[in-house]
This record gives sequence, structure tokens and C-alpha cells, in this order.
Amino acid sequence: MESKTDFPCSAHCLISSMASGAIFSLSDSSLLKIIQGDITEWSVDASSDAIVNTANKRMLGGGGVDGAIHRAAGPQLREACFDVPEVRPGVRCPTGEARITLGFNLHASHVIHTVGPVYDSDVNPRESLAGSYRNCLIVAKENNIKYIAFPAISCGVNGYPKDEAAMIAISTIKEFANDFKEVYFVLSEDDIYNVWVNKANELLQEA
Ligand code: AR6
Repeated sequence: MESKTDFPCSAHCLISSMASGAIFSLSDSSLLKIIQGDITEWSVDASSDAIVNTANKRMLGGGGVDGAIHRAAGPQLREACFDVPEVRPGVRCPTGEARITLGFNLHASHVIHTVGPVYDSDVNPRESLAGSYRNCLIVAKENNIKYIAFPAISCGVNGYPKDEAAMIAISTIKEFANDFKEVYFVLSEDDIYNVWVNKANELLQEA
């Protein structure tokens, strides 16, 4: 996964398009890695790590990534989520915010839960999606997380257009270029993976 080609690229863009994924340099000490796979299987050789869950406001499980993460983490994750205080009845995490729990049976030590916008009904889906990425990264920093893996937040049942979602995701992560050793996207679908790699190449070449 670490191998890089000697692709002629700017100093800020070291990309490897090998089967293992694509690797970009966010800063002198920070990498962005885009890989295909199941985020519940993500692991790095570090204890300061977290995966991001694209949850719903109740935070008690759902479909897609949310369901997969709850199944892999085991029932303790639901109990930990249940203990997250409600900000109003039925809402533990409003749209665009983030909450952290332990990872239990996952390889990752922590799960950061965020609620992405439902594209067709959110008043300002761009701001909400950027808020989700930004607040996950803020919560991660507060908890000394150095390795973090994101899925494509809101790109499943929430219906966010992939190209705009990739632009928001990667440009928001660029704001935190010096704060993490490695930021990952673990993407299960071929088309989303390709959109993300193209967008990362575009945005990071501009850096
Ligand atoms: N690993 C990586 N990516 C995955 C995985 C996986 N195991 N499973 C699905 N994806 P979605 P959303 C991809 O629908 O749109 C839930 O019910 C998937 O193909 O999980 O943010 C929650 O409770 C898609 O590209 O999340 C919420 O109510 C992307 O992950 C709601 O769905 C996100 O798809 C959240 O909807």
C-alpha cells in the first residue's frame, strides 16, 4: 500500500495508481490515501486511529456503512451510541456534526459518527457536507487521532452527487493537512473511487 511510482508529479502530489490505491501528499508529514474496500476492515499499525461512520441522527444503526460498522463492531457500539446525550428528542447528532465512541470489535480504536446531508431535502447540502468532514477532523484532533479513514459520506442513500461530494471532501481535508499522519478514503464502489482519485489529483496538484 505504501509503494509509490516515480510518476512525474509536483512535490505535493505523489500518486500511485496501483491496485492498492492512490497516494497523495497533503504536506511534508501527511498523506492522503484513497483505497477501494470495506471500511470495517481498515486497519493501520497504530492505536491513534478512527473510522468515520455515516450515521443517522439517532445514532443507533442503519443501512449501508452504518449497518456494516455496527455489525463489525458488535452490540457494544450501539450501547455506546445510546449513551451519547440527546440534544433534543431522538437526536444525538444533528446534521453536519460529529460524535466519537470506541471501536469495540473493529480494528480501529475509535468510531467518529457524523450525519451527512440528505441531498434533496437539506437547505444547504454543501455546507452540511463540509461540516460533517470538518467536524470529524476536529473531533479526531481533540482525541489525538493521527490516522483516520472516511467513507464517501452521503453518497449512498443520501443521494449526494459524487463529483461535488469529492470536491468538498478533499478540499475540507486539505484544511487539516498538517494535523494527521494519514487520512484515508476507503471506498467500496468503482465509480466513486475513480471520481475521488480524479478529484484528488486535480485539487492536490493545485496545492
Ligand atoms: N465500506 C466502504 N464504503 C461502503 C460500505 C463499506 N462497508 N458500505 C457502503 N459503502 P451510505 P449515506 C458506500 O448509504 O449516503 C444509513 O442508513 C456506499 O456504496 O452508507 O451517507 C445511515 O443510518 C456509498 O458509496 O451512507 C443513514 O441514515 C457510501 O458508502 C444513511 O444511511 C455511503 O453510503 C446515510 O446515508
